[in-house]
Amino acid sequence: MPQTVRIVAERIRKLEVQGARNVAIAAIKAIEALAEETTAKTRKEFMEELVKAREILFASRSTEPLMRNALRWIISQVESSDKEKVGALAEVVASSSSRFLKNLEASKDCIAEIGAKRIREGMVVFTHCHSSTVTNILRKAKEDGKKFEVVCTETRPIFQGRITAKELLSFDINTTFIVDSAARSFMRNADLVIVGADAITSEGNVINKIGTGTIALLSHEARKPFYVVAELLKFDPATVCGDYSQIEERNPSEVWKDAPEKLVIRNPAFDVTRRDFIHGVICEEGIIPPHAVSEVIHRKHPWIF
Ligand code: RUB
Repeated sequence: MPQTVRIVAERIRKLEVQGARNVAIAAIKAIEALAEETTAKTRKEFMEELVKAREILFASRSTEPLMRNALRWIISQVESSDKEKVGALAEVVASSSSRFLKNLEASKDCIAEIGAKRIREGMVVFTHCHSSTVTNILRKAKEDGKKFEVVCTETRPIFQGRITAKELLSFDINTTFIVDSAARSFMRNADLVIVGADAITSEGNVINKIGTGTIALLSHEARKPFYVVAELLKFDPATVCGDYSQIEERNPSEVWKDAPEKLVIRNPAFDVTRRDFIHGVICEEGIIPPHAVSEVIHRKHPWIF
């Protein structure tokens, strides 16, 4: 099998590609490259390559339903095609991938349009980690001429908050950067909390960067609205059948490089925010209550189940 898929999977694993959307886009492009570079001679060989590539990409990060849904859909288009020639099947991969990416791009614009309306003049918006969907909303609000400030957490252990801070500064948005443990002190002055999502479960709970659950509790305590912004395809269909969404646990060295031997270090990448703390999910279908996500997904993307 061509090397591209392994190289991309390794970049995703090492967090060189970060955030659910970017991970999904990188994985889709890897499958596209595989279809271009394949040396498979028969339909059977090509299908085997695609299945292997899916396995490798799925294993790169365990909590990424958007990537999983994307790859499943693209591969299902090839499976249901009656074409026999590898060239023709590769074209199905190319056209399905580009359709998926186009829809993803349209969702992003739609979410920005809806989310930006929630940002009012003079607001202090609180966010955590780096979500490209969140920064896109903030950029849109800024482009619409609104003046507001953002407080963003540094997000240990990998400091994705620095990506957010740099991006917001490049959009000319006033930004304050705080350590994660200062979140409670700064929640008092916030007007709105918006975070991204890696996964949404069948019960309407949201999985996002570790610390999101705590921030949701803090916003609840301070009575500040807490919104999640996410494409509907971050829904994890496995949770419908009772499976728990996987929470990726990363290498302890990210937390402490030269830690004393025998010290137990735990490094979960994500946590669960219960739907009770979420005012709304801002998605391409509008702002919907978290418990309605399953139903909306059923209507818009029945293939997912
Ligand atoms: C990133 C993270 C982001 C979501 C949503 O975690 O938790 O909030 O992935 O991002 P990591 P987006 O840095 O470990 O990937 O809105 O860009 O999909």
